[in-house]
Amino acid sequence: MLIATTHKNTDFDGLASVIAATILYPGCVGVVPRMTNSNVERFLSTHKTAFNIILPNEVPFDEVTKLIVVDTDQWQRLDRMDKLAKKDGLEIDLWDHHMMPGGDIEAGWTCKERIGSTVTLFTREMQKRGIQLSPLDSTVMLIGLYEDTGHLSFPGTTADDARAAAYLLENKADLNVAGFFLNPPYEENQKEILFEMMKETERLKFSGHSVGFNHVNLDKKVPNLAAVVNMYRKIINVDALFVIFSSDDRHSIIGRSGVESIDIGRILSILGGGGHSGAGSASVKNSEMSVENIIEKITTALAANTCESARISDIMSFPVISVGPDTSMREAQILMASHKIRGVMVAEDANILGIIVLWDLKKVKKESQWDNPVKAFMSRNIFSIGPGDSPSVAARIMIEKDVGHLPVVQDDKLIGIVTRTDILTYYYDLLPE
Ligand SMILES: [Mn+2]
Repeated sequence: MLIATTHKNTDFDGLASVIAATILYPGCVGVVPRMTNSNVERFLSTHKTAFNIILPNEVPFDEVTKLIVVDTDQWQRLDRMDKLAKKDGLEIDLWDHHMMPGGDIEAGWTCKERIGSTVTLFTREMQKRGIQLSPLDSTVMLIGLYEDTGHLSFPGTTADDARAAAYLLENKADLNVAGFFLNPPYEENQKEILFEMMKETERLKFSGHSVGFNHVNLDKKVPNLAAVVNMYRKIINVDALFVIFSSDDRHSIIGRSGVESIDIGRILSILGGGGHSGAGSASVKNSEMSVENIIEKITTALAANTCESARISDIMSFPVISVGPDTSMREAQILMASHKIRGVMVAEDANILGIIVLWDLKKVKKESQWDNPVKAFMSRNIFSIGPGDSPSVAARIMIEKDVGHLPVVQDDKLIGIVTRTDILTYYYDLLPE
């Protein structure tokens, strides 16, 4: 007998991958853990009989010769599969997109890739083999793919994920049904949690990225807290958010990130949890760790994590050419042309007074104005940045303040300048002009 199963607290990617396995492997029966996410539970309550799936207690373990594990690579995350872990001669296939250390399922065959969802791996294989899917199968797979990639918007999303979505839509995945299960209306107790979080969020900065921390005491079970956390991160507009939910015996930590340099899965792996770069969770016993301990562990990991990403000092231009306020516009223009630079700082005794950029040269309308001093044309709105900040912080200041050049200042000293072009070059690997 052939069975396919996935992790406890099954999400749609896990469920849909189990269903995909029952299609891809002839004769395969899907085994869905008893504990599933609330939206998966809602889906199964009406759709269960449409699929070839059973519960773990219904598995005749003696007859199982092959196990297909999807969306996890850890025995402890499976439901009641301990008997199989020790079974001699059991064949195992593994499909997963979590690239965390700690996987202990030794498979004879593995398909493991850094990709948006496990569903994508199955869809790609089905497309390769020309397998047509029913509208219902396509729909549940699309829900899994959309849930794990935030409708193809999370930073970890790949071109293969988009191609998989296209294939599922070609196979008549129903977006109305998908929308119904992906965006369930918020329940009263979810709203209460949201308001609770709004009262108090601690905000910290890591390499210029804003990270929010919340702690909420739960006195009852609230479904789909991950969706609440996701919504809350957008409301308070932080780059990443960690919320610790404490119940009688456990702390559950849910993290969300909107920037690539803060990898939630990697950070929460230090608490025994996991996930992707954009989303993850962990759970620890109250007796093992206090809320303060947890926050300290996360902040330490954040400080180490964000060090690896690029800093302004890596992409800034230096040395900076500066001129006095009484320098003529003509001299400034010649200086920019000869040094092939887009701006010069206007400074007096190490005080930055303003900046003249190529754009400002266009303000010169009459020939005689070229003799006027730069101080008459310079922009005095100067927003500086530190060398240790990240390029995304510079980008944000440029957008918010509508400026194209930021002086890089360290210990009150001008050490460089970063331009829009530097930022674009960094983000898109464009060649400098
Ligand atoms: Mn997944």
